[in-house]
Amino acid sequence: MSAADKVKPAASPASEDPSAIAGNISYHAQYSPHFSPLAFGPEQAFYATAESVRDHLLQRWNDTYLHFHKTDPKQTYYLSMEYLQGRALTNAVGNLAITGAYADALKKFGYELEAIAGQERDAALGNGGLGRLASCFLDSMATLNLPSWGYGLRYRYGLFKQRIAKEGQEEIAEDWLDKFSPWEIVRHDVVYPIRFFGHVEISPDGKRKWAGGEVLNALAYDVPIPGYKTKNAISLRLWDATATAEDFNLFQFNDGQYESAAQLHSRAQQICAVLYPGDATEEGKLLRLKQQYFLCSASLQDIIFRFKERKADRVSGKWSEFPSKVAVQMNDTHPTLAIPELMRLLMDVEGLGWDEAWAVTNKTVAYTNHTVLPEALEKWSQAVMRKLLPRHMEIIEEIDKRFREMVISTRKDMEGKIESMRVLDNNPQKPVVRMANLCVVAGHTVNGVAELHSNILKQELFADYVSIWPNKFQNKTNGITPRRWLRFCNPELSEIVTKWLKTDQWTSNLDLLTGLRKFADDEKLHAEWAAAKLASKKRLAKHVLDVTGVTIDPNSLFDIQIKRIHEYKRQLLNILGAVYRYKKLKEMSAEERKKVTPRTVMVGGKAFATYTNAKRIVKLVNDVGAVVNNDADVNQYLKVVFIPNYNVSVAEVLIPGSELSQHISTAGMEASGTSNMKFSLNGCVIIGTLDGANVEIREEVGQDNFFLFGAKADQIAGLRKEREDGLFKPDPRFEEAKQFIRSGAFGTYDYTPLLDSLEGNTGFGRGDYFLVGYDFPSYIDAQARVDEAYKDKKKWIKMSILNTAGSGKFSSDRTIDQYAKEIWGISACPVP
Ligand code: NBG
Repeated sequence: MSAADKVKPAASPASEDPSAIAGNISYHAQYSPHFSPLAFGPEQAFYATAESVRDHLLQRWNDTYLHFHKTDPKQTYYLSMEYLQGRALTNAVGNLAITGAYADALKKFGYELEAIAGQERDAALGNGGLGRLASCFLDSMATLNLPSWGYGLRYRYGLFKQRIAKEGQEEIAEDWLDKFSPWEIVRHDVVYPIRFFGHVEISPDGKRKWAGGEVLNALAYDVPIPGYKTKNAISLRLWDATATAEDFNLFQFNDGQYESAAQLHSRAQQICAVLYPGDATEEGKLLRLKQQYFLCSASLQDIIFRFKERKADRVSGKWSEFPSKVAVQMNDTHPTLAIPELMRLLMDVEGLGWDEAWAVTNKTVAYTNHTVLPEALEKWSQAVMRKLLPRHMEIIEEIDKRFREMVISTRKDMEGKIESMRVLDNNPQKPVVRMANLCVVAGHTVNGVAELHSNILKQELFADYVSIWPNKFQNKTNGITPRRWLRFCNPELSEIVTKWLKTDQWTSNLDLLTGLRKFADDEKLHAEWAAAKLASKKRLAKHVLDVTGVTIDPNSLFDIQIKRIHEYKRQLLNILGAVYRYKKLKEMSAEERKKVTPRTVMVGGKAFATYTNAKRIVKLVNDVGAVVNNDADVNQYLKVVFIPNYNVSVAEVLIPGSELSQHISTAGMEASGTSNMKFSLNGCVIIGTLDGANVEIREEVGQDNFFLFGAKADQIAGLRKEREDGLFKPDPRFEEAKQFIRSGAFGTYDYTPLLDSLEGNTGFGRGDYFLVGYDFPSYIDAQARVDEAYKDKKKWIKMSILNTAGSGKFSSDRTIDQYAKEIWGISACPVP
């Protein structure tokens, strides 16, 4: 008899009574036959619990769908190639306010909720900040009762799993669907055809139509997203690609040609196989473009279906009404094809003329830019586009032509700028479609993701368009959901905040945190705050021991940098600083060392598989750690740890236990950053440059509670020029740190190419393009100020409290409220 048999099964869902819930868990264990009835281990308990919670979610999801259907509000559709959802169980029971009931129910089977929640795999359908932002936004949309949905792709393998081997990072496919996801609901009734390749047919009356090629199906999977303490649950609708039985060539199969018989089936599988397939080859580029089109076409067909579904007479037209019912937000340029696809559907399928279709499209779509890095601004070969999407290429050419004509006829003064503003770059060597330009030309609004970034967009990247459309450009500073990123991941600190504010309303009104300011010197609060931090640090230390075998001291300063590994984020500056610190410690006497602030430097993040320098940085952090951590002279004062396989769940353990975190990108290059907000919210002090959202965080928490260093964004161009002109004089400390690595102090791996990237004027290393050398001295000085500040425990805790107290602005509820009012024009639609 299994443990589940101890409790009588009960099918009735959605109860809040622990005994009834236990019955429902038992029911799922027995009647959702994924496992043998003999066992009810933690894994089975997780799936049964998740399915029981899903019953609650489904009820809300259905109620919300029906309510939106009846009310027919304007609705937002968020199109994103990435969602970094992480685990869902803790968040779901937390948002539904049934955590206690589920914890009690699981006790009846001898399980702790926390341990069961730890069984879940991360849904890592994203890469970094952009994907996690999309997930935070969904949580806020649901919480604010906004009529809004997310659309994405159901990748079979999400972001790779990172393993650290002798040679550095290894990538392994992450099989998040290995068993199955208990949260998704397959919608066999929601299927749309998606065409690729083919040609354009022109009928006798001049109408154009896309035909031929190959047609696959998009099948919907819904992941219900519950709001916090509301009846609303919205949808993250993920598309999977399928082929039909008709596409299976039975004749060929029986003839022994197994592979060609199932060709289309295998091509369908490729589409949603992985997030960001390598795009070094032509095949890879084609596959990525297919993915983007697949998302856009399926989502728009679905949006139009729903527009018609909500009012029967819409079938016969009234398309001018569409923008008053639908807002489409493009998360970066990946869903840009939504523009020509909406034009195509309106003209070729619904029969609208160009002008009418253009007016509808323009009023419907808006674009968020997430980077100014030139290599990330997408450009697609016109030839590839024409081959895969011939009708869309025609539409893009027409948009380009009309834009040029508009500028020439209305803005003679801008004529010299037209070539760089056009959608098409017709450079004969490499004709491309510039996706960002298409978004700016076609969308009604363009926004950046932090004040500084939005200003750079307006003053530099998109300056010429601003002179044509001064009102098109906005800022929407990013935010994070306080539910996942404080309330649920840091229960100790949450309880203290609730106790001192005498309310838990801060969870959905984060500005209330300013109420902590008046207790910033209160010794009782200090004691409680320090105890909570220590508990989180111990949990973190246990994680580090489990995954790396390295023991770290919870009384040392926990210093963390976790994010994608990229040269502009300057993990190299961090590790060079640690190398310098190590060298100085080695040179000190034992007596001198005793005065040093002990520190544990932790770095985590994934390097894109083909990004060689990023992988070298990962290797360097590991090599430095191996030497420092085993050096008995200094390892009480310094440890350097690389945390493998950084993901959302790891962040949930690391961030609560952090005391100092590093956000040290070259100024002007990090559009916003969002982990900086999570750290600060959890009472962690930031060392950082004036970049992205750091600028606004420093304003909110106060400059005394932020360790600032480095060049400012408006100096960068000049400093690079200086470098090119050979005028840069490196600080001796910088030379010393590099030389120490070159000397082989951290093993025999050849770090020359990595270190050379910091040298010279141009050429291999781009002459230290990211200005690590320029910022190094002020970074080391700022770190010295950190060491001093940490010695004064009272001062440090006060800084920590004031960071939390100043984090209200960075709730994604605030961000989404601004999008809703200032870009989408939608309002709350709560289920009664
Ligand atoms: C990233 C930026 C971050 C920003 C997130 C979310 C891309 C293309 N951009 O600074 O690098 O916080 O977007 O806006 O991933």
